[in-house]
Amino acid sequence: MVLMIMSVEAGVRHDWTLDEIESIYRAPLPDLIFRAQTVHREHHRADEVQGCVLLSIKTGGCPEDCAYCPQSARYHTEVQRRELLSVDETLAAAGRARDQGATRFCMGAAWRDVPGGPQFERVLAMVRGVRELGMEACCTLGMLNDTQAEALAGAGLSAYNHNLDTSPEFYGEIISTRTYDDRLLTLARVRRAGITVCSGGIIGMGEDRPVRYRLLQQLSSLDPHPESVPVNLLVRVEGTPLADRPPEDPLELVRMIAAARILMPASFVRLSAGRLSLSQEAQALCFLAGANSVFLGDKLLTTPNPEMDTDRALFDKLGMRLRAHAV
Ligand code: SAM
Ligand code: DTB
Ligand code: SF4
Repeated sequence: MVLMIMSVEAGVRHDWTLDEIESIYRAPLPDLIFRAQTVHREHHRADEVQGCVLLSIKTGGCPEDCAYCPQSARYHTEVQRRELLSVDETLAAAGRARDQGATRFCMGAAWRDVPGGPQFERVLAMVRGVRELGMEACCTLGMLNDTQAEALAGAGLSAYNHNLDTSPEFYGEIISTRTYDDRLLTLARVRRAGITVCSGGIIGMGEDRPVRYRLLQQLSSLDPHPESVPVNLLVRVEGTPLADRPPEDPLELVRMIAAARILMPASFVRLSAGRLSLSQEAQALCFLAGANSVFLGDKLLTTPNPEMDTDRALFDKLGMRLRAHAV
């Protein structure tokens, strides 16, 4: 038994130094991709992609001030506020997602933290319903306390998404209404409750490479590693403080994904927001760099995502396919 655990854990480290991360991230691209592919193939099938579908179950009017987010009540964006969806509406969307080949259904709410009472009960019913459909259920609802994390675990929640987003030092430039430690505390509660952790970040917010090294260090120091690591390319939304950021070089996303793959070999690395601004070739490079999960369907939470048919054509062309089974 001990031997088995050691072999599964072989090569998995939680003590990557900034110097090591920098030399991985900055390596010549052919070397970086080769190393990422090598690690990838030791832990995953290279031709398989996990398909996840997102649904915004409560939209807009969020009291937080995340500078990238169209759902913050502080910014004037085109997002229409919508209160918590019904269980039926949510499960109908989950059923459609399953029919399209998704194995994970992710429910997002524009909350700072989870309200108690009937709204939370409704979310628990959604989680139970998604699990009954045979899919993995993921939620992203803001900060959680221990009781809420345990209740979500009891309802069968597979994963909780809560992104670190950026480095601790850069965090204050992007969000002032909560701290990095708040974020880490929720992640610890999720882990303690026995729910798998989904946590990643965003590039293209004006951070320099050392900020990304620090984010990668924070994520890879979590023990165990997050089972899912979403890497988002900023979607620049009119009305948010980051709307006028210059577009990020897609090769930086490729490097970020490759570094995440090398540092966290067993995790799903998700090529998340921002795919609409990438060419097919750039997306292919992201898969070569070790991305093995995407969001499917024409909408993320509030912003557009590639159409299902476009993605199917892309996977066909690359000789890749959607993973057939939930974990
Ligand atoms: N309110 C919850 C929270 O912040 O944890 C859950 C929903 S929030 C929209 C989930 C994640 O979406 C954020 O942590 C951020 O990483 C990502 N996100 C939001 N707006 C984005 C944007 N414009 N571009 C890229 N990623 C974005
Ligand atoms: C994650 O890292 N990215 C997703 C999911 N986790 C919740 C959200 C992306 C949101 C992009 C902006 C929007 O559609 O509102
Ligand atoms: Fe609210 Fe989440 Fe958007 Fe921040 S990212 S404003 S917490 S919905």
